[in-house]
Amino acid sequence: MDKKISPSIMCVDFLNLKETINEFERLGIEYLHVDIMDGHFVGNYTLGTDFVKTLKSTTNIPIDIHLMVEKPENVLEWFAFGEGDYVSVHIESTCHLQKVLSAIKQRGGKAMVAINPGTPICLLESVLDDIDAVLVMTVNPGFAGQKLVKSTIKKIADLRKYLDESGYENVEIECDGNVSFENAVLMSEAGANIFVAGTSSVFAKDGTLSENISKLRRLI
Ligand code: S6P
Ligand code: MG
Repeated sequence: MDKKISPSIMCVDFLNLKETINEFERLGIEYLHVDIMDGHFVGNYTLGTDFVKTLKSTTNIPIDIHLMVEKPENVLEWFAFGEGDYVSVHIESTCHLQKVLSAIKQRGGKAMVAINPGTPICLLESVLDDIDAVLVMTVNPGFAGQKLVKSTIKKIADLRKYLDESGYENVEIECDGNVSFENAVLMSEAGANIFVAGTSSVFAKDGTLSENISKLRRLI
């Protein structure tokens, strides 16, 4: 499976957003990861509906919306997305999981289900037909700059095996949280193929964007 990078836009220097997106285009970045938080499902606020609209009108790089909100089915239609864009919803955030995943697909999006570090992969069983990817949170969601929850590396490996053995070889695995250069190697070996890159890699201060992206690409 192709390895792809999805820089976490909440970690960008917002005063240089346009230049950064131009650089991502030049470097062939595959997705832009957009974190949406509601202050309830997680204790933080980040980006919102107008930002997503602006981003969509600014670049052709597909977006990867990560909804960390309660009852995502009630807000999905507020967000601009379409063919080729990913939207992830947390399994812990709704009792209408299948409904919201199929609503994403009806709009041409790719449906991704996100699971927190403490959520077991067996809960995915009933939605395997409805998803294009699983987002394995490798930290507890809410903030950038956290430390890896180590057990999630084995979880990625178990998930890859489970998907392959159940006939879902095409379902992708995205990992999000402390995807450092060091951790990305472990995540990649375990079977992840989309890497959300934040302060610990692409936006790390000791290299340029271009240096950091090349280094991450080499390692995954
Ligand atoms: C966290 C959010 C993530 C972060 C990303 C930051 O709740 O979902 O997408 O923005 O993990 O990366 P890092 O390298 O600072 O952990
Ligand atoms: Mg995220």
